[in-house]
Amino acid sequence: MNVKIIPFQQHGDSRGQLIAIEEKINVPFEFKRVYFMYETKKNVRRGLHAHKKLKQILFCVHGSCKVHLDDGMEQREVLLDKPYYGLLIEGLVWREMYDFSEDAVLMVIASDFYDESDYIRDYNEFLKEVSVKNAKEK
Ligand code: T46
Repeated sequence: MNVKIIPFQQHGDSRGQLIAIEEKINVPFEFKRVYFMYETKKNVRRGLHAHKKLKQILFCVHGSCKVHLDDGMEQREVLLDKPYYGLLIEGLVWREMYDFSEDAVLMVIASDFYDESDYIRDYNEFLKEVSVKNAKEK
């Protein structure tokens, strides 16, 4: 699956911690957008889509949440509960974020601007895209 947990370097000292996020240095792509979500209600599932081209890194910079990942062949659950862990998602991967703690702030670094035409919001359409991609790669 085209996903990876990246441990970002913590620049800690007696005052506390600091994380730096740098294009093409510790983020393996050029980025154009940062967004974050907070005050997510209990039992809410967000996401429920895949992206055609977008690359992203998800950080739960406060609190915790889980991410369900599915590339059409394999499924995985990831717990984000440390601000220094970035979840890199590239390629055709269905994602759902859930189990947000009350204080969760999920921040995302994205390779491109917001573009609704890059979203696949229907799971069956996603599976079709996966099989087209697999057929092309054979
Ligand atoms: C993703 C997961 C991890 C904008 O206007 N600009 C933006 O950059 C974004 C991300 C959203 N929006 C608007 C579109 C919707 O009206 O904000 C509203 C909520 O967006 P959405 O329902 O797509 O949010 P999530 O949490 O389901 O998904 C988001 C990202 O959209 C998506 O790319 O991978 O977080």
